[in-house]
Amino acid sequence: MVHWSAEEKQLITSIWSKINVEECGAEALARLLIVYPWTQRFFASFGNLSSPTAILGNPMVRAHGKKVLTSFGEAVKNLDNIKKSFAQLSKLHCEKLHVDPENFRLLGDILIIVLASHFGKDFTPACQSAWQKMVRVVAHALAHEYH
Ligand code: HEG
Repeated sequence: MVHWSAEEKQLITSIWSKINVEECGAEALARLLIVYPWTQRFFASFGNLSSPTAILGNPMVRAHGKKVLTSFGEAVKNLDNIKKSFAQLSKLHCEKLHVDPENFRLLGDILIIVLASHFGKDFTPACQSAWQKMVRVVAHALAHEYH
């Protein structure tokens, strides 16, 4: 099991409590699709993804980004049980969606950049450190049921 220090827990929950899940989720997914365009193939049903402007303004991208970050919030609420809380979602991404787990790592790094740009100086190195661990643990949990 992953060990979280009291300081790490505090840094993760305090940033989380200030996040606008809709905005940050939408921005993170849009950036993933723009920066790593091959990830667009999972979202062929989402309509117009033909340019950064189209992606940023696409309501399906927004809605799905919010859904993904809301789900990420379950991990924040269950820091000591992340693997278990994502077991079903891991199976879904493997068996039904066929998402390469490398993409979980890419999205995690993008989320860090979104947080840094939103929180500026408040996203201190200690904060980044706790969040890098957070996104790594989430990516690991989502990859856990792959076979
Ligand atoms: Mg995934 C669906 C969570 C990364 C591609 N993703 C979903 C759903 C959730 C979720 C909660 C809805 C499940 C349902 O309908 O029951 N995703 C989730 C998390 C993370 C993540 C928490 C990482 C933090 N997803 C992710 C990545 C990709 C991806 C990196 C691809 C690059 N997800 C994906 C697709 C769907 C979901 C294609 C189905 C979308 C749809 O057709 O509605």
